[in-house]
Amino acid sequence: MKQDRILVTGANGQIGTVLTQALQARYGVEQVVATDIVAKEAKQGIFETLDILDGNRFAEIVKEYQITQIYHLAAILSAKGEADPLLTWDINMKGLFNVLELCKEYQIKLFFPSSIAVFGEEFPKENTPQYAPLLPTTVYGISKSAGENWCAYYRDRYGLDIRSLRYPGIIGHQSEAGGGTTDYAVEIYHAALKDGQYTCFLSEHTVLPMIYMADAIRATIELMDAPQEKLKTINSYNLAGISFSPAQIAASIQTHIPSFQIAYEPDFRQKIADSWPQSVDDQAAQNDWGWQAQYDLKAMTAEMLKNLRERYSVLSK
Ligand code: NAD
Ligand code: AKB
Repeated sequence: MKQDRILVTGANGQIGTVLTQALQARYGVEQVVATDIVAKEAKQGIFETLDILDGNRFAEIVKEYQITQIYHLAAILSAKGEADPLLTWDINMKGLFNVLELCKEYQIKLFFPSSIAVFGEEFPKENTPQYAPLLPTTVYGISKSAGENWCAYYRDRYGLDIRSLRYPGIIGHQSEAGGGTTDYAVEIYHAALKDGQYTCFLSEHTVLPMIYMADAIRATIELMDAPQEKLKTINSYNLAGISFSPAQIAASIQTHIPSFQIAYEPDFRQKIADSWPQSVDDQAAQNDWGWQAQYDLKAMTAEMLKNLRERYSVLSK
């Protein structure tokens, strides 16, 4: 059997940093090609600088390494995307078309990360169904919704194996969050340890769907491993982890750091958060490929604080 060669775009980002290591552990360090527009020395393994808008360079790398799977993470996220909608559209869509065309030419298996940002208007906010209306309010959400449809088109028209998850906000200790509306839930843990207080850009009771990084990485790998004939969902799987508000995550941190203080100064990101689900129904993922989240808020807070404490104590030595 041909051995898989994996390419990750946006590998220096919040998810890419962790997913690349997980893929290296699974497939072998030399089987994974990490790429990003920002050059960074790989901790281990292969790194190539790649702007996903540069189709020629992209094709060269795919040919050179004989890539069989792409995890296409490079994108501009919801909050950052609103600063320059046309540039965001270009990167998120033209980048995806470059990926899809390469997948078509070389029969590459693809993972495309979608988002809860595909929802926006006229849908049930609690337990949002798999097939709720997709009327996104941000350029990021529009690009993810269109991306889901284009992935389904290439899958049906050209017989490609393309798989996709609608990630909730992802929270991990290994990397920084990159310009999203859910970033507060990562920043708050760092602030709790460094400053003892945090000013949140969302209001106290804004509930959003979130997921711990370990669960998100496991979901990605489990979906990519699942037998193709079991995957019945036509666009991208809703994925549930934990739903909570800033007040609830603050209370969870206070069980470890009783003096921790939170203040609220909602900004433009509040409107984005208000247009998203509070929780999602991921029954389709559970049924089709056996998905089950493992981390609740309590377990996530304990792991986040433990790991960040270790990181900060190493840095201060
Ligand atoms: P991130 O912003 O942390 O990382 C994105 C990476 O893409 C960065 O390293 C950046 O340098 C790179 N990039 C930007 N423009 C590029 C270009 N033109 N060419 C090549 N690389 C470029 O994002 P993330 O949080 O790691 O998210 C990864 C993917 O998962 C994205 O598609 C995002 O939409 C999706 N997603 C993330 C979350 C989350 O909470 N992190 C939730 C839902 C979906
Ligand atoms: C963002 O907030 O933009 C991302 C996402 C949920 O897609 N974290």
